[in-house]
Amino acid sequence: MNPLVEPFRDPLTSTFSHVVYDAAGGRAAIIDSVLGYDGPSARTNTVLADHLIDFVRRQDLSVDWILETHAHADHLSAGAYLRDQLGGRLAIGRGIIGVQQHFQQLFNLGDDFIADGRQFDHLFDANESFAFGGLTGYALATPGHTDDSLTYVIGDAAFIGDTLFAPDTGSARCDFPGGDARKLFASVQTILDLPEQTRVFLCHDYPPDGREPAAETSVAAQRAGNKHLRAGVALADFVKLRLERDATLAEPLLILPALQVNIRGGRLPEPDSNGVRYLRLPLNQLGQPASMAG
Ligand SMILES: N[C@@H](CCC(=O)N[C@@H](CS)C(=O)NCC(=O)O)C(=O)O
Ligand SMILES: [Fe+2]
Repeated sequence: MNPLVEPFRDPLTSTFSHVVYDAAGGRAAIIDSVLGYDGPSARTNTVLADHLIDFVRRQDLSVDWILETHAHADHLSAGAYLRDQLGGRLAIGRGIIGVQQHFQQLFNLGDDFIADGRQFDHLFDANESFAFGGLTGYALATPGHTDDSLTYVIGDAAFIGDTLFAPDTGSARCDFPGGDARKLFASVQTILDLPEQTRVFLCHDYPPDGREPAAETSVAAQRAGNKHLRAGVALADFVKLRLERDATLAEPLLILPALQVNIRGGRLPEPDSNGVRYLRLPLNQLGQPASMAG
């Protein structure tokens, strides 16, 4: 059985969230939700997540899974909020533990943050299968952009997270902690090995000028025409191209708030003694020092 898929786009971070379901009145999974965040005011909002909730209620769906393809660095997850509102199990890849360990040190979180994945209801192992309603799926390990990255294959649909982008845009960056262009190359081969009619749902689209954002492509289109990783591109050529491009990219605007919230499954840190919740900013840790070259 193949799923119905409703994509939702966040215009601020160019993220797609997907509601995946077996039929109206049936069972659903939500993949890669977004909690709104305004940087200057440090104010969160649930506008986008509430659109998902409206859709779920209008279609009379029961949510079994709230899935993350990886610990996102560019937006905050609404996973915990959606689970509170809709139920379901919040899940991510087991590799989240390594990501948590890394960022626990960067943010110096101390003993009140335990880096063992307990912030989630379930951690997927590579190739682990799962089911909801009449649909069956499995988690394909697709590391490279991050080490915890999964692709969820559900019927004829693959939710590839940040691996490939649209064919004219190429691939995800590999310069985050735990990122590895060689691993991404191998992961993409496993995606391209899926049946060619497989529908491919993206986590982001950063379209070139003049093209409208698109949430969906196919294995056939990626094999034939992905700018970075169409069939036949050699590993060494891809790694060179990826490293060169990564050297030009700035840190995502929301990387510091996003990771502090996303390693907690989308929950905000506990309040201080005054009742206010705080995020931390490690100074001079990310990015490159300013060049003297002018
Ligand atoms: N300008 C965006 C960049 C976000 C970003 O770095 N996205 C990652 C995925 S989380 C990526 O792979 N980008 C590839 C690229 O920008 O070429 C922001 O600040 O949020
Ligand atoms: Fe990402």
